[in-house]
Amino acid sequence: MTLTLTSASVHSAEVDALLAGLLLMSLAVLALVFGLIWTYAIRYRAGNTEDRGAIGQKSWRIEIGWTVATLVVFFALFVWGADLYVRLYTAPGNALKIYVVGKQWMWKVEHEGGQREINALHVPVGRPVQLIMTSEDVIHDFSIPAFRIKHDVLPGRYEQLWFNAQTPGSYHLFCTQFCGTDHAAMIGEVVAMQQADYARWLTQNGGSDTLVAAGRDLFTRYGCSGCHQAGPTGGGGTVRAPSLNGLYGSPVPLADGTTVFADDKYIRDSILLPADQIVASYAPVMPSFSGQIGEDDLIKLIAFIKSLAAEGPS
Ligand code: HEC
Ligand SMILES: [Cu+2]
Repeated sequence: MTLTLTSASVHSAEVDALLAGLLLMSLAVLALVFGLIWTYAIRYRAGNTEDRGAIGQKSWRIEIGWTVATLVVFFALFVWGADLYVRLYTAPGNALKIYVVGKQWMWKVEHEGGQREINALHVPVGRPVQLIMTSEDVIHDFSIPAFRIKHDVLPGRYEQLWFNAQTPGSYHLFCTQFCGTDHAAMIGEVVAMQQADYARWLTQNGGSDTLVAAGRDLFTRYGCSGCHQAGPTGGGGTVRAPSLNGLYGSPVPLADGTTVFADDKYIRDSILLPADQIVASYAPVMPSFSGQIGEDDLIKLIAFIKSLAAEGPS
């Protein structure tokens, strides 16, 4: 057993440096305070003949000097930490997206190409990877200690986490939020591979369908195409419903006069809770699919609807 933690991502060394900085500063302050306590406790102990006569003159210079010095050092650490936090939690736009669904008690992972894995996550090194995570039941927390990252995974929301793995290898993956009886079994393996190996892994584990293609099938299977137009030809039935072409990322005027941007969460809510946000000038006739469509299928449907953004509004 070693006391050091493997460091395998672009940011992990900096996280360690920040932690070391905080520890060293805290230790320095601790040593100073306790050093003075012990020195004076011993020097002026009962029975010691040390002169206790004159009370020393208070020096503002020392008082202000040491207050400002510690303030500046701790504030510098704070600024460094805040800056690192923002960088750690803002994914670059070109990141490879991978979808994660937490459930009692396992991690389900889906890649864009339809590859699926359980309690395992294969990623390329030297490339930003963005995880889009949600939970099927309770709150979980996705943590990869070797990359120095973790984030809560919440039901009903898409949380994000990103990293750039640096060293190929196999690392631990943990759920770090107590989530029930088998919480301790909710662990897995992160395999960071050279980009060529990752590309090979993708082809070898090729899913039958990409997420978008699987989403297109579901769109018909759940009867969405009976009402909505999606794609140049598909769908558009007798009920008047908004076309989903070009929806993703565009503003949607709602019946209550407000406007929302169609992001993943909006589309998810439109499917599960259609009555909450009615699109302006449409009747609230869409049935709720809450309880019928699982998180895996929602990810595919959203991937399909996202892909329609390229079609442009119709
Ligand atoms: C009975 C017809 C009907 C069915 C079936 C239906 N919808 Fe809808 N849908 C509507 C109508 C009408 C609206 C607009 C009113 C509203 O916001 O509820 C809408 C709104 C939406 C919106 C918001 C669109 C926008 O422009 O902001 C999305 C996304 C959506 N539906 C997706 C789906 C998906 C995915 C399915 C299948 C799982 C589905 N719908 C099934 C009728 C339907
Ligand atoms: Cu968990």
